[in-house]
Amino acid sequence: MSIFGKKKDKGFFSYLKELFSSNKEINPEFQENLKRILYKADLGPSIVEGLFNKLKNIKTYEEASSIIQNELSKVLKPYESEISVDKKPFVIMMVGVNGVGKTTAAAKLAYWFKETNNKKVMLVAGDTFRAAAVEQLEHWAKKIGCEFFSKSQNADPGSVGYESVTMAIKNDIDVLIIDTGGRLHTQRGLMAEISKVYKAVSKALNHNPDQVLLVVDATQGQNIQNQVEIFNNFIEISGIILAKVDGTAKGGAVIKAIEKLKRPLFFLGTGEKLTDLARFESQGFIAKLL
Ligand SMILES: Nc1nc2c(ncn2[C@@H]2O[C@H](COP(=O)(O)OP(=O)(O)O)[C@@H](O)[C@H]2O)c(=O)[nH]1
Ligand SMILES: [Mg+2]
Repeated sequence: MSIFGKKKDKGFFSYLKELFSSNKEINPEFQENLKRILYKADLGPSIVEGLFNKLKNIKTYEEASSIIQNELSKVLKPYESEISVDKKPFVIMMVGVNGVGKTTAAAKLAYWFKETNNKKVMLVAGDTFRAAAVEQLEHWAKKIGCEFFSKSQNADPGSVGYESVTMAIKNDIDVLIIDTGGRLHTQRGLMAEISKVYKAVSKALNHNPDQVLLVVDATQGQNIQNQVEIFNNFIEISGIILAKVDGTAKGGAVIKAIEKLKRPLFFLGTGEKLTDLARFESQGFIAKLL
């Protein structure tokens, strides 16, 4: 199976719920199953042992879920963070696999910085492979009322990145948000292209992009972990945006990915509109999982 494949997994929280609702007494079998489920979640041995010790004598799912809620929100609290715009232009690169919600997240961020931070924003169409991808971003830019930069279809994404920085400097842009392509003809091809954009942008800026945000899709379950690892091997990811938490998938799989990456989970995508972007907040996020 491809490392980016879409294997479905009903996830740790549903298993836990089942365990507690089917078990009426605490016995070694229950405890063994509990441990197995916790380990399967791959939260790392210290979290798993901590949770196990707190849960092994608990009878109801209600009690268990309040313990899990407290423990996991403590674990995730350090990954709540704000993107502070401390340079001009402040450059954000959006990366991720096709279809996860990069372009939509780029537009939502542009809207966010413009509306809540009063910043002058430019969106950059770095996915030059499909004309539709450029049009999609241009449509958002018009709707937001922000600046937009693109070149012709099939233009080299590296040169789009480079020139967009030059343009941003010339036009006094505060925040430059560069969308990229995510098509997967081969993993190597994708990563090479992203590295090229990264290098071109760094060259134009004289320093690395200020944020490289990996967008992952809550509906993709355990594949989130793979994507985080693979992208981070090629390009240093500075934070995560978890899209599509508005559907049935709540994105619990992001927990272990974040724990490994040790970078902030900045935002959650909660729908298809510009306003459907929420700051990640650990307590509320965990509560929804349970
Ligand atoms: N329900 C929901 N749909 C989303 C969200 N973000 C993106 N989408 C949808 O997912 C699809 C792919 O999004 P797009 O931004 O084009 O993905 P990209 O290929 O990574 O750029 C589109 O139909 C979006 O409207 C979200 O937070 N919630
Ligand atoms: Mg796109």
